[in-house]
Amino acid sequence: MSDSKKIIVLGGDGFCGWPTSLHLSALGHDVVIVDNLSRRNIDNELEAESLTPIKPMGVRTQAWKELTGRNIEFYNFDVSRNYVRLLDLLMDYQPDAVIHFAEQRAAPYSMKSSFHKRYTVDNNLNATHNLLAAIVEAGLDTHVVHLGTMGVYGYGTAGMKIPEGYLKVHLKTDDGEMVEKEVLYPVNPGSVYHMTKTQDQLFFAYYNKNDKVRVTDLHQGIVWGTQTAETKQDERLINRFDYDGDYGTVLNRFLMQAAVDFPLTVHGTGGQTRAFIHIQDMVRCIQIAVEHPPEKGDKVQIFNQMTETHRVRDLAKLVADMTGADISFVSNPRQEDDENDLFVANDKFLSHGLKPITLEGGLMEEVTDIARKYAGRCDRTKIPCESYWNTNRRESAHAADAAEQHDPVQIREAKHK
Ligand code: NAD
Ligand code: USQ
Repeated sequence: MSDSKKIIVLGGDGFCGWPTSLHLSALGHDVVIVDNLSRRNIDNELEAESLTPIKPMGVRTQAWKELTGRNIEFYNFDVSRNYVRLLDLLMDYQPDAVIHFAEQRAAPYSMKSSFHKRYTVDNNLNATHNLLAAIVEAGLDTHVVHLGTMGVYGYGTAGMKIPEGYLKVHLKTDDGEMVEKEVLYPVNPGSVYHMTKTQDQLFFAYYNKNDKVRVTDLHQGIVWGTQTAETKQDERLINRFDYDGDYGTVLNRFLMQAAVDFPLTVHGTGGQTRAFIHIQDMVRCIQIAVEHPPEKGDKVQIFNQMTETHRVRDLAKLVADMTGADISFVSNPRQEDDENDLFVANDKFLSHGLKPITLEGGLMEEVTDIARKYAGRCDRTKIPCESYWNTNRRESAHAADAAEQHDPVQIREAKHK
């Protein structure tokens, strides 16, 4: 491949980072992974495991080499703590691009306790800032591709589609003239995790202005699905599938719950509308972002990385109709709007040729090939979400449980039997 790039993937052992690393390697890019395996350690802390049997990094990279002849180098260090190792790696390897996935990404985990709030802030902000400072110190013109979140915008609508990062505003000056300005879309985070992503945006804006660091920030929706063309090639390459109450995301949780006959856990009314993208489209979007870097001096490039929006209760109904699962409306542990509309602009990826995989196209495969196949590995006690956003939410949930005088797992299971 003529335009092969040297790429470092920070967080390359994770749910998004692993399939992205394989996809870019398969395309002929030279890929190096950095990961401190903190996500695997959090599994130990929570006593919850990926539904799929993920293999250690050494087995993963060896399997890839056997299958394709391609090497993926792996370095185990903490990007938020080990600045010197990061700097040395950047100076030695001189990457064209660094893709930055290396953050604590679960909103419920970030809200569990003050320890978890502080860990998330410390880890995420230092990881992002270390990367930017190291690129400047190394004197490199490396393109930073960062995984942000749709959650930086909040999930409201102002009678318009949420634009890709920037908002044109009209201001009245002191002498009555109207002037047009462009600002970052106002942030409205819904958790400590989402708040760290809003701060990341400021780091990027600052280093882009001050040092002309080239940055693409991808405001991604909820990723669903498990496998990509590359991870399917060998079971040793299988991707992680989180289903527990902290790390499992809504659609993957519903698919797994249906497979193990656990009533689908809709929070509150289920009127929350969110943005979604399939994991195969996610890796394609990262490829597009890597292939289309901004020019030196361009402002931070922001893409909305999502392909469709859905209301949580509609997703539950879709999965229930498809599988015969029951639906359970549980007390919402999160402080969030009960109902919201969400309209999002995603023209940039579509104009670069993205052909989205729709829910209708991929859902059933996910149920049969992943959720049902590995259902025996599920620990049902890990399914309920028990991370509460505040005291009010905790007390409401406990009051609802006490009213039924049962253990929460049983209540949720019993409700729709
Ligand atoms: P993940 O937890 O599966 O992967 C993150 C990886 O980064 C893990 O392997 C972890 O060990 C590593 N890591 C974390 N902190 C690190 C550090 N300080 N040093 C080195 N490695 C570190 O999460 P994911 O689902 O793959 O998400 C990746 C990124 O994409 C995150 O930044 C997340 O915010 C974003 N994102 C994810 C989703 C989704 O639905 N999964 C949606 C939108 C955005
Ligand atoms: N929800 C349920 N039932 C469940 C789990 C979740 O009703 O069993 C609801 C939640 O209350 C919330 C919605 O589903 O209203 C989405 O929750 P989620 O856990 O699927 O997604 P979220 O917490 O927003 O976080 C995920 C990723 C995060 C990423 C974000 C993109 O974990 O890394 O940034 O999606 S976005 O949602 O667009 O901000």
